[in-house]
Amino acid sequence: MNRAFITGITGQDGSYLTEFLLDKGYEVHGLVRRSSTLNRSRIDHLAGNDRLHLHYGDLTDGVGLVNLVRSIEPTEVYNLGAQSHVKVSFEMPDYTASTNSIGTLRLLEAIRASGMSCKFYQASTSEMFGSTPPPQNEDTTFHPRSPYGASKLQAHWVTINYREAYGLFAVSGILFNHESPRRGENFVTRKITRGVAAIRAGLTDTLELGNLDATRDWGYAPEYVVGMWQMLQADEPDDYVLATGEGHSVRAFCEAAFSHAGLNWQDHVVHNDMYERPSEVDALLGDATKARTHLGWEAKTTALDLARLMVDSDSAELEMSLKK
Ligand code: NAP
Ligand code: F7E
Repeated sequence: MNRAFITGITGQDGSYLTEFLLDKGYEVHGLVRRSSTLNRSRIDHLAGNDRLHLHYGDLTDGVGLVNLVRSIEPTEVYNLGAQSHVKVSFEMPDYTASTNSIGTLRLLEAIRASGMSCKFYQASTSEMFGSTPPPQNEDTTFHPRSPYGASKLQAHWVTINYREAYGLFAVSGILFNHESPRRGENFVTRKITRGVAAIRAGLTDTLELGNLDATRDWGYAPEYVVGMWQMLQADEPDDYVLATGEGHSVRAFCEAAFSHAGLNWQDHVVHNDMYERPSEVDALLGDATKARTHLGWEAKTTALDLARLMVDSDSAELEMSLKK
């Protein structure tokens, strides 16, 4: 039986990947962090599935990872766990590096030392391109602009090194931004769509944001987790960009989200310096030709579809909670 081990199972991507793999008949093992209150709302609906198993652990706990890899004996490992917020990485650089860079090394080393021949997926990111101008693909020079981007770049290179040095089937998916109704509330798309829902419901009148000029290549998370799996099914391990090929500014996303609710964004969005970053990534736009040619993967949902889909979802969620 195919047995997957997923770090970051409680996150946006981890939850969609778990649904996808369970549907494919996999046994799924997920790493969950101990916290004083349970933080599993994205996978609660899967509880009770007898092919889903959760294990306490943390990417900063190497011994725990060694023990888990040995006891689970996974056929595929998806390393999605991370301190994934770019702005927070400027405030917690040490923890970000320990989790994202050294955490990846700990997991790879646990796999290597076990002697098992499982496949490994690393969640690399377009943030590694940083200030290198678009379009960006697998051959583009890296120039990260945050402790997050730098931590992911080290993890990216160590993944390549374990492939070259030990012959591990290890791949990196260089994924551009991907969003959904399950996106964390402090990433800009979800912050905007939740803001629109609250303004439409009359709960507030303003939404505070930082830099509106940055452009991103925003895709739909459920489509991107399929690409992760496809990378592990390829004949040879390799690295792939996943992206839509469309770039939109934060301002354009705002405009689409507010206008879908019949609102004018300029009447509500106010600037707050607090949301600016010490160094910004101005423009990301991915070229996913390699993934399309080699894997048959293609993004279908565009940023403007996403804005509408996420506003509808947040409005419905808010309406439900107000009824309660
Ligand atoms: P997310 O929603 O922020 O989820 C992050 C996951 O990592 C959560 O399950 C979190 O657990 C877990 N985690 C955090 N610190 C950990 C630690 N020390 N040990 C073990 N687990 C830890 O992120 P996402 O959007 O699903 O992204 C998944 C991965 O892809 C991340 O590695 C991210 O950096 C990368 N990525 C994301 C995007 C994107 O646009 N979404 C693009 C490129 C790459 P808790 O629930 O307990 O906090
Ligand atoms: O910011 C600007 C901000 O935090 C997008 C992570 O998943 O994707 C994500 O990183 C843009 C930036 O995502 C606010 O300055 C303006 O230019 O939604 P974000 P991100 O930094 O692109 C990559 C690919 C990852 O790998 C990461 O894990 O929006 N912006 N005003 C704002 N951003 C936030 N969060 N909040 C604001 O108020």
